[in-house]
Order: sequence, then C-alpha cells, then structure tokens
Amino acid sequence: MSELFNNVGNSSNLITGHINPDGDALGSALAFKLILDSKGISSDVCFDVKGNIPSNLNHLPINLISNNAMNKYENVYVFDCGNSERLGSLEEIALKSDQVIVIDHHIEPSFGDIQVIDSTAASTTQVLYREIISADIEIDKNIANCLMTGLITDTGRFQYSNTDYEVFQIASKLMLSGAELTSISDNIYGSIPMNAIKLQSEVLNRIKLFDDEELVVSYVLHEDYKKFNIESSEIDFLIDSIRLVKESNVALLLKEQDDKSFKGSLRSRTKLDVQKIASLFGGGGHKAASGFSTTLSMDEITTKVKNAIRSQA
Ligand SMILES: [Mn+2]
Repeated sequence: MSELFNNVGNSSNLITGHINPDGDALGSALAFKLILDSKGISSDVCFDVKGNIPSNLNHLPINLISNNAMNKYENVYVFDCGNSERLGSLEEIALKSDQVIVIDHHIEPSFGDIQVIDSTAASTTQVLYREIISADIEIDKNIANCLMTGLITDTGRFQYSNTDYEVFQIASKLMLSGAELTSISDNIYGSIPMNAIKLQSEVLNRIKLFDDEELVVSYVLHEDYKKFNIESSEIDFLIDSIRLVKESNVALLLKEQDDKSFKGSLRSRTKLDVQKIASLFGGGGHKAASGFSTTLSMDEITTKVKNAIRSQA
C-alpha cells in the first residue's frame, strides 16, 4: 500500500516543489500530475519560477504547469523541497492548506503533515517511483520520461556517489516502460546555446584553484547575462564544468543576482559534506551538491568556504 496514493482524492489539489524547479522537482511533480490526470483527479501544478523553465528541461510536459494558483487547497503535494521557504511565493498557499504532503529525499524536511521521504534516495523521482509501484499504478512512456529525468539530473547522469544498484534497477524498469534515455540526455546535457558556451569559456578563464583546500572557485557577474545575451536559467551546467578540475575536490560557483547578492552552488566529490558548508550561509541540499544565497562579497564567501573545508579536514 502506498502512503501517498492512499491519500489522493477528488479534493482540491495543488502540486508544487522548490523555487526555480530542477529536473527532479519538475520530473516528480509532473509524473504525479500525469497519474492524477489518468485517475480523473483534477489538480493544479504551480511553481515559483524566476524567469523561464530552462530550455534543457522542455522535453517534460511543462505545458501542464499553470500560472494561476487558487488561494487555498485541501491538499498540497510538495516535491523535492526540504523546507517551506524554498516554495517561494507558494509557501503561503501551502501553509494555509488543510494538508501538506511532502515527497522528498532531502535530510529531514522541516514541514509536511504527511512525509514520504528517504534521504538515502538519489532523487525524489526514485521515492515517487517506489510509491507508484506499491500502489500498482502503470507507468506509461510519458510518466517514465518524467521519472527518468529526475534520476538522470540528480545522479549527474548516473555518476554521482548516490548512484547505486536500485537507481539502475529503476532506470532499467523505466526503459522497459518506454523512457527515451538518449533524447532526454541529449536535451539536458547536449543542447547548450552558443551564447552559454561562450560564457562558459569566460567562467573557465576566471577559475581560481586554492591548493590547500583543494577548492576551485569561479563566478558569473550580473552584467554577463547582458553581455552574452543569456538568461540565468540557462547556466546551471556551469558548475559541472568547473568541478572537472583534477586538483580540486570541492567546486564553488558564485552567481551575482539583480540585487548584487550572490547565489552559490557547491559540489563535492569526496566525503567532504558541502551541505554543512551551505548551511553556514543558511542554504542546504545534499552532501555532494548544495546551494545558498548570501549578501556577503565574493572574497568573504570564499574565505568562509575555505575555513569550513579546513575545519572538516
Ligand atoms: Mn532532488
């Protein structure tokens, strides 16, 4: 029996996830939407999106996302979001709903009347997949593509340390259901706009390596978006370019925002826990991949990260 699907009903349902949703948040939310649709259960899918959904996720049925949420819902289903603040503008609606159901793989989500969670799962789509199987729901090609997207993006194409036996087992079942692995991977990783490639060369030029901490740092300035005529939603791949540096174990990419504050992305390829580092700035995520926002300067951020790495050594 599935805790999640036992609770679905023809009440008013909102499906959402973290602000500026990634492949896992969108993939899990849209797979759930497709399932509710197939059961004749109506629901709205809404996210707080600054700018546009990245074009490398447009293989997903993003046409199912509506921009107009009602003021209140009986059930709010939250995917891939460990705390309610990360819902952005949808937080208020979620918190005044009758029931919040959190489906997630972050460490101890801080909200939710019902929590369907496993912090050891590689992706939220993995957690959802298990619920789908225990509820005996059929997975068609469209659902398989959504679930596969979260699995691919949150495991870094089946390469991060969270990639285990079960991940491959689920991936192979999704292939049986018709998931289009090659075209999904090509859209996510092999379809970068020319302008973004040019910005990448600039970001690679700016890389600094701190030998003692085995840390690489680079940055994107707000003016770069104008200079390269590119949207901030198109540069998520840059952290994966700088983390390739052999001499580094931790990568930090800083992205300047409209208000001159910075968003930081952290990646680790050792046991070093970047979630702990992100939490020093009020951010969060996972051991191997985390993020934060701060009004500190780039130098201040770098110093703080270097100190945090040394204290974990
Ligand atoms: Mn996730």
